[in-house]
Amino acid sequence: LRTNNLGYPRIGNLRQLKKSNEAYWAGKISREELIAAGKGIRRENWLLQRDAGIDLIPSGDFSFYDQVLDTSLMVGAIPPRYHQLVEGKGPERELDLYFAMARGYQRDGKDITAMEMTKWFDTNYHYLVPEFTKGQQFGLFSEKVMDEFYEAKQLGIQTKPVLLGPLSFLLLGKEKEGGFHRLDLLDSLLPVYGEVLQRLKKLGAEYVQLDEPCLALDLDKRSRQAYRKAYRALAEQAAGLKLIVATYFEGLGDNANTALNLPVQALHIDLVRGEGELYQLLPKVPHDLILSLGVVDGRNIWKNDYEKSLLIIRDALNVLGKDRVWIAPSCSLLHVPCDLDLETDEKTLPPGIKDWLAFAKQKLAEVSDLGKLADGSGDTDIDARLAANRRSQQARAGSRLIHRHAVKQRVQGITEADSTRPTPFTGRKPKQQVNLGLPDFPTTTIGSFPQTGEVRSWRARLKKGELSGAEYDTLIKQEIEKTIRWQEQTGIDVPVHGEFERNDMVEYFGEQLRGYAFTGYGWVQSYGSRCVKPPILYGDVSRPEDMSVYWSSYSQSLTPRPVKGMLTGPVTMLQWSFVRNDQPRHDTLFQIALAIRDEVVALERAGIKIIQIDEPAFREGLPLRKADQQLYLDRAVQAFKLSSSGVRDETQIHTHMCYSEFNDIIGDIARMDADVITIETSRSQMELLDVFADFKYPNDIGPGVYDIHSPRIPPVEEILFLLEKAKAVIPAEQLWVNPDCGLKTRTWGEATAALENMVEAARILRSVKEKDT
Ligand code: THG
Ligand code: ZN
Repeated sequence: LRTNNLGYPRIGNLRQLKKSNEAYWAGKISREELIAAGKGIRRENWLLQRDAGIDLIPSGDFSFYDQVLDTSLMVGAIPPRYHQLVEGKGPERELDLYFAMARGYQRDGKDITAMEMTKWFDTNYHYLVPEFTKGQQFGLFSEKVMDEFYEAKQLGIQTKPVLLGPLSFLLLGKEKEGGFHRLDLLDSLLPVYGEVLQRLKKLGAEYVQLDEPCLALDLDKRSRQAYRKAYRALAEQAAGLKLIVATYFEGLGDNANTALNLPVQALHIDLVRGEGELYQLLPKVPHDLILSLGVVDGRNIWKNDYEKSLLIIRDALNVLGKDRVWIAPSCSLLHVPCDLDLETDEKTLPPGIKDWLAFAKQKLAEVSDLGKLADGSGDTDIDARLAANRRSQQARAGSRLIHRHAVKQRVQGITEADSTRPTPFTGRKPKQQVNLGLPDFPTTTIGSFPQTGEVRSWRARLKKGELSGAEYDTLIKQEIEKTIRWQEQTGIDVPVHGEFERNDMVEYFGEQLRGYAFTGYGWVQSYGSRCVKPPILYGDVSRPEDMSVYWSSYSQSLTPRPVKGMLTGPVTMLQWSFVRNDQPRHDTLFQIALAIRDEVVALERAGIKIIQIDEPAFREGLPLRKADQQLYLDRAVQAFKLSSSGVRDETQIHTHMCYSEFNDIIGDIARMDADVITIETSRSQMELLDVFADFKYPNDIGPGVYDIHSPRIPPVEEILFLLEKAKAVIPAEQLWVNPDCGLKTRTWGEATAALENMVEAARILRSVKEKDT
């Protein structure tokens, strides 16, 4: 019986990697210093895992930006637009090429766009989408995996290299031209994987983990066949090496036979998402296959229930025996914060609640404890730890912090009328036009303006008591006024206040709602150097006071233009929090929806005419398997409508969604019945808009006209080109003009230059329209 870990957070417990990356990009530290910072984090993580008693410790799970991009570089899938940056293959060139692919490149007369970014399954992590062309050739380019295995070995630690498997790599990518399917590329890709495996074997690797999360998705026959074919080839090419296929984020379902019969030594399964599936799998496990049981939740922060896990592990042991059972977290620990021990502020995280939690480091200890308990090889105080675990579970189950009768009753009383606006969109639109008086192609932004270091420092100083509440208030008001004035001068038709008072769109509202707890260091990587600190939803949710009315009405008092009020929608509040697992998710969802509804009504009462209820995580929350999706969508739509339907016809409701593939859910998006939806489309060159056009989406749309995730400034002609493209498929009366997401990660220089170009493009479009008519 062995303990196995799939991956460890690489951002560093104090976000060391974030800080080093950003310092490197800003030219403040050298490449050598950045590389050394990465090395330091890897070393710390390996030692930590060894000391925690993990037998199979991952290497290669470290990444400066994203593990999918690492894989693209490994196999030489470098899109042609970057070839001018390749110039030789040394490690120095490689890092800058790598960051250019991740972030775009605008220097020495070159102007290269970044690769497209999208959500990693149903998580809040984003990966860079591999780009494929017909007949594309692959070749070993980056030796990062080998280097990191060797680096650990030098430290005296035998690791298990982790690669994104060839099928998931292809399936997660995108064809950049017609006339082929990305699986056609498998034959030319496999030899590169074969070469990597052989090289790892030569370096002394015993096990190699190939992540194949796509085995948890609905697969067609061709993909399943490709799995069998690919792993047969790899097993041959890597003879003598032991391969582990890791699946996660869902049960195997109808892919079980495919997965169980791949010619590999071990299969990892997610027994948190695939709860109960073990019993269907056990009778079918081939006699020489090891099962790695993902019993410790890698996606959530609740303490493992040892007794419950032990029942499962023992059932597996009875069938497979000790040599063929491993214990593991359900997936990589990338998706949880590093270390609960850092949380010592009892005001944000009361000890009563802290006792219910486990972060990455604690989860390693849980895996190790479960190993000892199942093995009966416990050290002297393993029994005490089992007893303590039982006490925590009981304390949570019986806690009075969690339940509020009035909240539960209000959810019980929700009616159909509560989640329907009184008049259909066609009746609301003219009333809103009168109320708002906006031009054609109205310009707006998604809500946030640059969160500069200065703005963040005010919050930090307020927290430390170095700024009084009144001083902080004044500073934020000045920043808002500056932002509103700038938008008026530039010609933004629907200004926003800029969200300077917010740390994060979920954390900020969570902090003002009951039922949420917070962490000081609970950072989780979202993309590249960017992290989020998901709040912990532990109890029934209610809204004791107004949350955003103060700042929104101050902002509206500065200008006659309609200032957009900004809220986070219920689905996103749920999706980007760590959610309680002691009641169905939809009960928690409706509790939040009612709290947001009250805030929407309060904003309207305070004179706000446009209210945006952001749902960037709407698509991300979609279950991975088709069969589970409609129920989720019905509830998500209902929750959004519940939060948005308390207002008059004249009040305009906006929503915003990021990185969404809308194809399969466009009908549900239409059912949300937001008056205006703004969406990400710029990295995909308006391709996404076709879905709205084909559907004849009835309400207004603001397709993002430039990519805010890159520091690159889009020229006017480029924006105009995208707008013309949009106008060709969507009626002009329905079109809004806006960036594709909030501007908080940009500098003021980048934000203003890009928005000026955007407003100019809208002006040109309007003048063209006048000439036409
Ligand atoms: N909030 C949350 N999740 C998100 C987003 C968000 N997921 C999707 C998308 N937005 C991801 N984008 C970002 C963009 C910026 C940041 C994080 C995620 C960001 N984070 C700060 C950082 O890393 O420096 C930390 C924020 C803070 O200081 O509190 O800027 O908006 N939940
Ligand atoms: Zn967005």
